Amino acid sequence: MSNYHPLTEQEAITLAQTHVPLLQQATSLTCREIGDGNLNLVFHIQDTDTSNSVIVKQALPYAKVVGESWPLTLDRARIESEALRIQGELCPELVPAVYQYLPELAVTMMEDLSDHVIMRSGLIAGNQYPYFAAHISEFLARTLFFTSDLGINQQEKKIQQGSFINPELCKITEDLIFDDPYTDSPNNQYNPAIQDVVDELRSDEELHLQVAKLRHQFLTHSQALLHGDLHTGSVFVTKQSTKVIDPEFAFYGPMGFDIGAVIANLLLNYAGQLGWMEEDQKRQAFQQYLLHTIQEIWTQFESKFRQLWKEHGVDRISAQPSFQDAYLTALLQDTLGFAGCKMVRRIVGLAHVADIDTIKQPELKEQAERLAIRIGTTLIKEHDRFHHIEQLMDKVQQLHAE
Ligand code: SR1
Ligand code: MG
Repeated sequence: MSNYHPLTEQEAITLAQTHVPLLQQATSLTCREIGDGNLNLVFHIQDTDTSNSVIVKQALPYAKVVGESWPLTLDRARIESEALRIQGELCPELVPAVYQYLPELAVTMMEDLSDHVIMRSGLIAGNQYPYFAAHISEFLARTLFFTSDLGINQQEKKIQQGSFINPELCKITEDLIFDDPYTDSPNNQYNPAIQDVVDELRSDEELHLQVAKLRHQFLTHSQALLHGDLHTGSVFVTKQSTKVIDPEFAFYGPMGFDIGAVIANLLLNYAGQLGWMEEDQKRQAFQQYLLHTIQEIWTQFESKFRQLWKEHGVDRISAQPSFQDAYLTALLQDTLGFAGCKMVRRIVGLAHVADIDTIKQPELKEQAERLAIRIGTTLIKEHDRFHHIEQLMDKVQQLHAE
């Protein structure tokens, strides 16, 4: 019989003390439940004598954001811990260290990153992260390349794929990102002031065609092991450091879905700054910083990915230069299409983002929502027309000026 039950704070302390050598001698441990995400319990445990600390994360058997009426597999804790292990081997500096995974309780114990902040909060506060583009492009290039058929033995990849069949979490994405926003779903939540935009999302057939194509890509294109939910709430940062957390949505899918998630969330912050930075000049400079970061992420990703392909490509035929060019152009287009879908869902779907949702002045919030939808729908409809990242910068500025 399963021993699974949601942990109390005291139980989380006992588990940490039992399994994490750093805390074994501790005599005075404190615990706080700090989970602010949509799905899990997160306990922060600290030794008050030494300040040593650890995170104990436990998956709940339902989606916390909705309640017990939405059951959810505990297997996602296994998927998360295995994905963290693989990402940790490929990019040790860019993910938290995992100390222990306890399958029966769906618990993962890992490095405490309390000296970092969640990137979404940092950006809302107007902070800049000069190494983020370098770090996240490294994370994306290495995790995507070395888990794809380009960088791993193709039989090995098929076996690894078997460990990352993640049907329930993929279903959340399929519904929340690629379906609900375009229909009258009971999951949707949105500002009534943008009802005209919502109606347009539901009736625009050209948009639906492109969303259907991207959804089909998501369902069928098992290109690489994805993080699967790489928004700015899944990234911890300081000025010098970047740590990617929370890969419970990991599965083998299209690479552009991860890269697009990062870009979408920077663009959501771009739109949200309409409600955060009052001074025009300051806001415009910050928005330029965000666009420059996006440009750097793609440019550095592309160059790192090409270099990995040159040095570690596993087969002869894919070394063909024109195949590589075509691959990267298609990847840029997928990336921008998925970015568009990820922007739209955060305005009209079930789960929103604080960058826009917590804007206090209603008229500024509405402006930000409208801009995000304008950028998102344009990226979805026109994703096949982009050949260079610079075209995205121009497009966003043009849409902002409208
Ligand atoms: C029911 S879960 C809602 C959202 O939270 C996660 O972070 C994913 O983005 C998911 O779509
Ligand atoms: Mg998450």
